[in-house]
This record gives sequence, C-alpha cells and structure tokens, in this order.
Amino acid sequence: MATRGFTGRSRSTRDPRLPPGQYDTGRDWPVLTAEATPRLDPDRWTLTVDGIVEREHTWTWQDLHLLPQSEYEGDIHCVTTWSLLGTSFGGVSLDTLLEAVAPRPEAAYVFVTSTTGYTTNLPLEHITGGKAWIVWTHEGKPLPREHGGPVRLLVPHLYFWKSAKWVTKLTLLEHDKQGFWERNGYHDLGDPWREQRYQGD
Ligand SMILES: Nc1nc2c(c(=O)[nH]1)N[C@H]1C(S)=C(S)[C@@H](COP(=O)(O)O)O[C@H]1N2
Ligand SMILES: [Mo]
Repeated sequence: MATRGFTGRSRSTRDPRLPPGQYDTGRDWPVLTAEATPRLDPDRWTLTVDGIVEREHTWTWQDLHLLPQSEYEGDIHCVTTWSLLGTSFGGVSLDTLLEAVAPRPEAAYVFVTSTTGYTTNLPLEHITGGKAWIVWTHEGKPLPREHGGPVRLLVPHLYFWKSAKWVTKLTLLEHDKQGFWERNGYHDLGDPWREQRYQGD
C-alpha cells in the first residue's frame, strides 16, 4: 500500500511542463556540442537570411541590436531527455527578420547553418508566429560561448538540437533538406510532446 501511495503521488506531482520521457535538470544547463566550440568575434560575425525570399539580407551584431528586442521565458527540451524549466532568453524574434526578407509563397522550409558547419532543418511555419528567436542573452547575461555565444537560434517548442548554436545563416527552401542530426537518424520535426526523437517516430 505504501508503495502504491508513493507511486500515485509521484505521478500526480510530475511537472506538467515536462514532455513525456523528459526529466527536470534543475538549475543545471548541460552543454551538448558535436564539434569544437568556436571563438567568434561578434564584430565580425553576421547573420544572413537568404533562399526563397524577395530580398535576402545580412545583419551585423550591431544591426540586430537596433531591432525591436524580444524575450522568451519558458522551457527547453533536449532529446537526450533533460529539460531546463522556467528559463529565459533575449534577442530578436525571427518574425522581425523574416518580415525584412519577405519569404516568397513557395518557401516552406528553413535550412539553418552554423559558423562551424553544423546544420539543421525546420518547417518555416515552426519559426514564425512568435515561436523562434535569435538570442544572445540568457537570464539577462551574455549567452556563454559553450551555449552558442555570441548568438544562437532558439526554437524552444521543438527538441533543442534544432536550436543551432553559433548560427550564421537561414536559407528558405521549397523542399525540406536534412541537417546534421536529421541525416544521422533524428526526426525532421522533433516535437517533444509527440516524442519525435528519431526518423519514423
Ligand atoms: N552548432 C551546434 N549547435 C547545436 C549543437 C551542436 O552540436 N552544434 N547541438 C544541439 C543539441 S543536440 C542540443 S541539445 C543543443 C544544446 O545546447 P546547449 O549546449 O546550449 O545545452 O544545441 C543544439 N545546437
Ligand atoms: Mo540535444
């Protein structure tokens, strides 16, 4: 009886912010990097949005800071099963950048590239409508280098491998094109609430 009572209680106290199969990492934010961590000079770094757009555009670090700033407050979920709950990031909404380039109607996917060559892919509708950001602060402080500083992509409603660190280019495409982890078996969308960890999930 005691065991059943305990089981029932732990189930009912599971944090509703945790998607299935995830655990709360507490205050600890793990680092997951496939390549060597680059040392980027923000004054030489640029962000380009190109592909199927009316007018491709490149922003410098300074350009980005002149745009309306936007904050995300919420959770992030890594496919290796940790979630970091109730955290915050600051930067610009991707809606602001996409407004400037004006995606053409055929644009349906985005292929994301980091300065290191890391890549990932997302449906365009998953980075519009207040769902994705280019961020350079975490909890009000500059984004640490190992977490993608100076600048990373943040798409918190999908597994965190979509949130490319040291992002430098977003290319809008008509057809989906797999990135680094997707080619290695990870899911093309990666919705943590549907546990889309691997191709076929
Ligand atoms: N450039 C780059 N971005 C990346 C990765 C990477 O290896 N390289 N790993 C991804 C994965 S699998 C995760 S879980 C998160 C980890 O971000 P963090 O190290 O800041 O926790 O970054 C994603 N973005
Ligand atoms: Mo990850």
